[in-house]
Amino acid sequence: MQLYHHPLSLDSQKVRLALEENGIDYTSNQINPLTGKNMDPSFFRTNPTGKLPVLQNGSHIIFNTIEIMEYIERIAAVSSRREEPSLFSREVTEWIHKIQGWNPKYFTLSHVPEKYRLDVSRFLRQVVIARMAESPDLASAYHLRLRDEYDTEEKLKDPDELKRSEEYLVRLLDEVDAQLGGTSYLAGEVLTMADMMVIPVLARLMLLKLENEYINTRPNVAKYWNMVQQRPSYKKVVGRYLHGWRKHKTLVKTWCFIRIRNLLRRY
Ligand SMILES: N[C@@H](CCC(=O)N[C@@H](CS)C(=O)NCC(=O)O)C(=O)O
Repeated sequence: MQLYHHPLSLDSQKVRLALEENGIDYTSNQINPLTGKNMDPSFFRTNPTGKLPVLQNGSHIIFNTIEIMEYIERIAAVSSRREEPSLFSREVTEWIHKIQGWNPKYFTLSHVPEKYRLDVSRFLRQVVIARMAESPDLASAYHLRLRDEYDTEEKLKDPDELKRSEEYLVRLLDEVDAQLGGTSYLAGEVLTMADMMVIPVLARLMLLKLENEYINTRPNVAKYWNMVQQRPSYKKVVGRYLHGWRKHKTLVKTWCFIRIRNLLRRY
């Protein structure tokens, strides 16, 4: 099984936590969307949205995060010979959809200094244009990506868009806090896919250095966050990219790559 992902992509983290927690082997293929590697025709042909993560098992390719989580759950049920390989409970399903309903893109980008954001966005537009010229048969899919890049820039100028995203996040965290007041994990007393969905959201707030505002103000979320950070799956998939040299290496390498390519106009 092949997984195309990036350590700092939130949806990739959800899927990798699920794979690790269920002890499922996979081949890891890292693709950095900030350097436009997800626009390479070989990847684009598999997944014309260019988004991560993508799970490929033989000829079976899935690029919707919830569908990947369901697929992993089914594999885990079969390999542990569970009596009834029924999918998620109602609570788990509700949490999964609620959490996936938060698009982290605008919130994250609005916390990145404009200087970096504009350079990355300009670079990515140039990459799409260059790939389109190389592979004209994919032109319509690349056009959609280009429009997506412009839309993102427009939406970032719209305070209402950002307000909606922040309000959704606040509501979600309040609900998570209320739930964790009564149970150890998000959907009860055992760790489920609902937890694997929410942990990367908390990690994103850490990455953006917003934990005091969003996590520490909610005592049950703060306690839960301390607990889940001790899990080996978290340390392997998220933790080691969030603290220390690995985080800086990933971000600095990405930034240097973009600066140099922009300077040389090589896309
Ligand atoms: N199709 C995915 C979307 C996943 C998604 O938005 N992935 C982000 C990273 S978390 C991405 O690939 N961004 C890079 C890009 O848009 O170029 C889903 O709905 O589950």
